[in-house]
Amino acid sequence: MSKNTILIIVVVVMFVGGLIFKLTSKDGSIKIDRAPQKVAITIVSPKNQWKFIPDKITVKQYDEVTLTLVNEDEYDHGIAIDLLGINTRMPRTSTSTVSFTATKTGTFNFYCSVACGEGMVDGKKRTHYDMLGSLIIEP
Ligand SMILES: [Cu+2]
Repeated sequence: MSKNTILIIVVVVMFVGGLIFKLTSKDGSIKIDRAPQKVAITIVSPKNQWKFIPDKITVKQYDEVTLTLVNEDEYDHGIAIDLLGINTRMPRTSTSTVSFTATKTGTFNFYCSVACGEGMVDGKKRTHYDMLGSLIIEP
């Protein structure tokens, strides 16, 4: 084999090895590197509706998430995502934010964490306990 052939083989082996190393996470699973993204999501609690809009949000693991929380009601709400250690108050007629890094993967339920009452919405009773949603963190 000529020196050039050996050199080419060495370069190819190093390149492929580096690629495999880059695509392999610590737990041994193969995944594509993705730089963490800054993700901004607005969640609204519309006036006298006892719900969050949207009630389903999806981000990617390691995203730096900022939730902008808009409470249109004349009374406080809160938002809690227990498994992520998040629980923040949404004061009446105000906009607030909460930020976190989505380190875990899975589906995390969120709910209103301030007893906020109940009322009739389009002929149906809605209450504090209907203020639910889910955050999906995809790998
Ligand atoms: Cu509530």
